[in-house]
Amino acid sequence: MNTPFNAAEIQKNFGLRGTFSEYNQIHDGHINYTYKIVFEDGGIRTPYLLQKINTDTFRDPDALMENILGVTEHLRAYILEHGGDPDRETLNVIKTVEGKPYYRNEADECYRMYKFITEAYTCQQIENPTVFYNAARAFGDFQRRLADYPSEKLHEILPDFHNTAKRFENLQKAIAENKSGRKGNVAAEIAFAQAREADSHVLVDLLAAGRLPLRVTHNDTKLNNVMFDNHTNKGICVIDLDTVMPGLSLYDFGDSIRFGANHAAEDEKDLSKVWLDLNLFENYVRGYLESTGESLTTTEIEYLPFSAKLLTFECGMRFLTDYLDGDTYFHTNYPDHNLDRCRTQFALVADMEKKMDEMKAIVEKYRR
Ligand code: ADP
Ligand code: GN1
Ligand code: MG
Repeated sequence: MNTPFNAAEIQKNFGLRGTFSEYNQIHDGHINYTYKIVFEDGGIRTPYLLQKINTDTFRDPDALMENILGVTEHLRAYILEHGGDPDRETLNVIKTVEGKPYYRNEADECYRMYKFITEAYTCQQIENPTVFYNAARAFGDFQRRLADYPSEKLHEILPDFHNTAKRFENLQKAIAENKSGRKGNVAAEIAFAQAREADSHVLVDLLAAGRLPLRVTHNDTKLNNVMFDNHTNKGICVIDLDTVMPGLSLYDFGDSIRFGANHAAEDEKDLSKVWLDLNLFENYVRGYLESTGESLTTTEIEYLPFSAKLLTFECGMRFLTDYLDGDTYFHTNYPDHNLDRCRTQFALVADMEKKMDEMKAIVEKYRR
């Protein structure tokens, strides 16, 4: 079988029993290369989650995996103490036969393996608002469970990841350099971003002034980074732990709304389909405040609606920057992919600006 990885090498290095049976690539993420691989042994088929780590993004896989091992071991202990199922409710790293958390081959490709979470699904868009409420509970619980994790043990894998002011600066640099020669196509998007420079400073300034607490956060809380149980639809496991770092709760809240609280794909071309669904927003607020409400400060709660807009703006700027740089960061499937993504994000920002008062009223309704 033709595979994008060397199945025999993977089997040997991770000490998997049986015969390699099949694989399929999972295309949900924009960063890593992810495969479900199945081995068959005595009639029993066991799926595994194999990932080729994107080492252009994650340049220090040792530090990356140290973070993930630390966090998943912490979560595992919590789950066991509370009578949960640690094989489904957290990621589980499968180590190599040498006891390492990933395998580097001769071509310098780095592979890691997780237990495959079965009887569960991810989704790209919300059909049933309760599922979004369940996502909020899962991300809120994740934050609560890590509240006592010693943040000094975490490596800052991607420094300034959500520093929106720096993201704005990076965009200015990309505009000035115009590496791809595409600047002429994006005058409207550049103007949209320039008009919102002040927004990019708001949370970093509050953090610098000591008005927002640093917490251990996930930093990539899009809907397809939580797995839902096939039968109960509960958010059973938060996945994609590459970006767990000290951060603001507002990053996690805002990014979830960005991706999940509308009915269009991130790369939808028809912008009339891109709008903030206040009902979905309300479901997420309710779930998130039920999970974390007691621990959030007044200032954190006050800035929840703004954070949704800010994280959407930030993501739009990142897509635009990558478009101008020549598509070097996010996986893309066609030449204008990053531009289409940027446009949906900015359309959503514009809609959130119109609905800001309603968003604030919803947060008021659920604050404790
Ligand atoms: P990326 O960083 O590229 O987004 P993810 O870690 O989010 O990669 O994985 C991509 C997709 O693979 C997820 O959205 C999910 O559908 C699936 N996936 C990831 N980990 C597991 C797992 N342990 N069990 C089952 N499916 C998984
Ligand atoms: C990337 O890895 P994935 O697809 O879950 C990106 C996020 C962006 C997101 C936009 C490490 O997330 O920051 O918000 O794409 N992850 C990284 O869809 O840059
Ligand atoms: Mg992901």
